[in-house]
Amino acid sequence: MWKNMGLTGKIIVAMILGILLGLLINYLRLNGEGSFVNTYVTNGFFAIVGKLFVNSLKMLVVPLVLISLICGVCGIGDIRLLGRIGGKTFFIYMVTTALAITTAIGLGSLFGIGKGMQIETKAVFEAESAPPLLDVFSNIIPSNPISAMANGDMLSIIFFAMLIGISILMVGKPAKGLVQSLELINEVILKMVTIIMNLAPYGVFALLTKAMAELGFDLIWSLLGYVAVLVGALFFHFFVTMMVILKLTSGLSIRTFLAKMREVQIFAFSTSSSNATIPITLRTVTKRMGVNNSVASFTIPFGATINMDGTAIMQGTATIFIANLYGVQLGITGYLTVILMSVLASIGTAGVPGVGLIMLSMVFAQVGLPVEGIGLILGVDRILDMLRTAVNVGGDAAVTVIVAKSEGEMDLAIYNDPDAGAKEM
Ligand code: DAS
Repeated sequence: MWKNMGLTGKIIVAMILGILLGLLINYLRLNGEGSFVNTYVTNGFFAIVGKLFVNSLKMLVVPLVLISLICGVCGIGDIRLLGRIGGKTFFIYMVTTALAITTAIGLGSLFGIGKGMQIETKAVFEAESAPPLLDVFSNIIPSNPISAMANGDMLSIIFFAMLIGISILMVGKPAKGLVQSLELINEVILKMVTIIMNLAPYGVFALLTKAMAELGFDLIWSLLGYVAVLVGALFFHFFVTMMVILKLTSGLSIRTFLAKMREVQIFAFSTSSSNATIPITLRTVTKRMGVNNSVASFTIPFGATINMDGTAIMQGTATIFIANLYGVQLGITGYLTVILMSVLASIGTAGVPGVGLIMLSMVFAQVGLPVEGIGLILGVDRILDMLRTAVNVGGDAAVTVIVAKSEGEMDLAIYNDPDAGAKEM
């Protein structure tokens, strides 16, 4: 039976078993200081399994960001597109992502998710202080890209990756073979993500058992609070923030946009992959909304690579949740670093299932949070990934329409025709 289950099903089963076993250990008080269970089970075997799984997530961050970003920039195809349209698209993508994270942090702080049940950081993790925000910016241009990768300095890695991508675009046709090789390497790394994600049920079982043994039933309430705030932030960002921006900047009908995006977002929800949805998103914004393909063929793949509002919302919400759970005071600088790191992490997140969680380990590391905390939310992450991918894709399409309208690169008659292109979907 286990063999025939999908990964999502296995993670859910592992989550339930981990919660039940952890609750049993907690209820029977088997987890007391110095007890056999505490020493050899929860802080022994399960802690080791959990740490190995978390390390495997962190292992992929640097190669994933470097290669997927280089390929994402090369995917633009024509260096000229990086001009005005590219600049406008990138700017709006970044602004909407920052608004998304701010919404997440605001709601997370307002509802105090994770507060009130401090996990003993000494037992699990010594909170390091987050690097000063200015230090993060001062490293945007790495003096040594290799040491930046060794240290996981994401801003430097992102800068270096985009510089490589732009340089390859400038080389043009002679670099075709190189681009194909990089795309192959990207495929290999994404296969590594698949392998690691297949280990997720075991990591979830170990980390949740340990956490439930320590925290008991309170953790479930806390997790429900995390899920509720995250879902609320996703809905608010897409249906309020993004739709208000669409209306104010383009004057286009929100109802029409949402009606025409339905199939795309259902596909994104069911695949949990922005990349897999690119063909559907492209066809929708061109055939059903009238955006010229010259714009959409740049903004949609570019967005699937660097614009992930839903992922950024998850990363902002998860950071608040874990900081509260472990009693780590972030402070204003810490929050600003979270906003910056979540924007960067969403740029570096490839549009495939589960990668947002891998990038979360980078956000936690940069703001001095226990990366083991990922294990607490991993169990619910697969389902939330579906929802946030639909928001990611919705944001890509909305910004595409905004940019195309502002550039006079769209046929409004198609946009306003409810049946335009519907048969081709
Ligand atoms: N599933 C990713 C996507 O395709 C997002 C994520 O993992 O957060 O957009």
